[in-house]
Amino acid sequence: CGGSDSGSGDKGDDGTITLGFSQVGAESGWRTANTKSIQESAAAAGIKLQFSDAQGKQENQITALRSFITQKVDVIAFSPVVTSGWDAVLKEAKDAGIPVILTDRAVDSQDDSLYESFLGSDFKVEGQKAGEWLLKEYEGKSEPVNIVELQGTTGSAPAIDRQTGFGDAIKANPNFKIVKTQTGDFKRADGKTVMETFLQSTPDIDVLYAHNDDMGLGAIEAIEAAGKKPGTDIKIITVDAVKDGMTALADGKINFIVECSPLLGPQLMDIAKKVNAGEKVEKRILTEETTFTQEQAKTELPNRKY
Ligand code: GYE
Repeated sequence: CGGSDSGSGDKGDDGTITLGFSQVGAESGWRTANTKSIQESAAAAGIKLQFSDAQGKQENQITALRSFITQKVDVIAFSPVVTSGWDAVLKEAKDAGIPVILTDRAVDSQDDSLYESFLGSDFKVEGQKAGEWLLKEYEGKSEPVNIVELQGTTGSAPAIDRQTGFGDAIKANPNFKIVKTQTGDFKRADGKTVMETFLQSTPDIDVLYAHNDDMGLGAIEAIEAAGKKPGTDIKIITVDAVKDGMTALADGKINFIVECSPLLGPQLMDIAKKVNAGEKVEKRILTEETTFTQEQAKTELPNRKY
């Protein structure tokens, strides 16, 4: 990967690295914490950050990436809102000799020379962990279990993989049935409205699996408004483990959370420095994550920073 020569001429006189970063938007607590982590880590690493918010639109991200290329930034990083449709703009960056780092979310490009590295979680494993917890919860029981699912943004890597991983895991119990599944776009307000329609059409919901805390928190409002007890009448599993989610878990309104860390900033700055220097980096860098039960949330909550 010979991007370093062409990039080096564009650095400021003092050798400061300019990093163009295109963020998805501000759809969730996770995203807000992720943005903060990236901004703070750039400042701490002495990297000049050109931050651009795509407000959930791929077209805005493509425009931002093209503008980074025109400006001849040293390194580009972005969190692709959806997986498909990136080959052309990634090729433009490659031709311009600007290394690209995928942050948080994957692209479906077959040619992995279009980016240097992909830093983020394994969303399929997250979905599996959610499903495995549920299997344990109903171990030895033979009644049917009606599950509703709130999916993340349609076509995004976390929505696709969290659905697949969960689906794979729950196959082990033939009593488990996903009776409704719909997107809530990773947003609290959408989680609430979609859950309202679920509750109206399906009277006997046993479990809600939400692809993130925010949608789960919105759904809790809908469940309470319908006169039911979240965490008891309907068991709730979510992903992320942001503070609001952990609070609801500790309060007994959520039953289990699979952690997904938004604190990618320090590692991203480290990778940016390396690719800028022409050093080889791992193609796939995974973040370390855990899971939380209600008891564990009570212990962890006071230390939760985001
Ligand atoms: O889980 C969700 C956010 O891509 C991992 O995006 C991220 C997801 C996160 O909106 O809350």
